[in-house]
Amino acid sequence: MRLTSLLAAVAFVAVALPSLSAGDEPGKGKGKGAETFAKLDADKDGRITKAEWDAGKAMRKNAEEDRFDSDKDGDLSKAEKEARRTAHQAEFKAKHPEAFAKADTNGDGSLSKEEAKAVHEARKNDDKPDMFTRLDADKDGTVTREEWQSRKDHGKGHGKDDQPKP
Ligand SMILES: [Ca+2]
Ligand SMILES: [Ca+2]
Ligand SMILES: [Ca+2]
Repeated sequence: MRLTSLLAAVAFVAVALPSLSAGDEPGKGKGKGAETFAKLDADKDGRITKAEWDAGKAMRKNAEEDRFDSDKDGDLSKAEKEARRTAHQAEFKAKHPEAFAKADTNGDGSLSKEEAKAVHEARKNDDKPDMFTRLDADKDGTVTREEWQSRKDHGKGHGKDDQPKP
């Protein structure tokens, strides 16, 4: 029975895709999400497993460490970590000015280690399911292209907030 519904789904996609792309303006946001999906889907089976997701997260983390590893010695020095912290703060401030203002308890315009830590703790205690869990709408442990796309469509402007933080 599973196969039947799978076939039906495949047929649906085959029918739906051409009409979708025909009516879609090229290069209008959609492409980037599809690109990310393709990147994460390492074995190209059209679904992202948790392992693929975690691998992608690790890659992202490495890429980011590379970005701040200014002397390219493969390690982040104290100063480089500090630069990363400052950059993250600036990003946070630009994207979520209200949340930043709330986190900046003494109002000096920057987050001290303690203030940043409080934000981090609050997030942890927030207990909201991680991005992967939210993307996996039917909770079968993999994120299909459809699940990916529908989340992207519904969560416009919020997705960035869900990116894993080191
Ligand atoms: Ca896969
Ligand atoms: Ca402060
Ligand atoms: Ca799923």
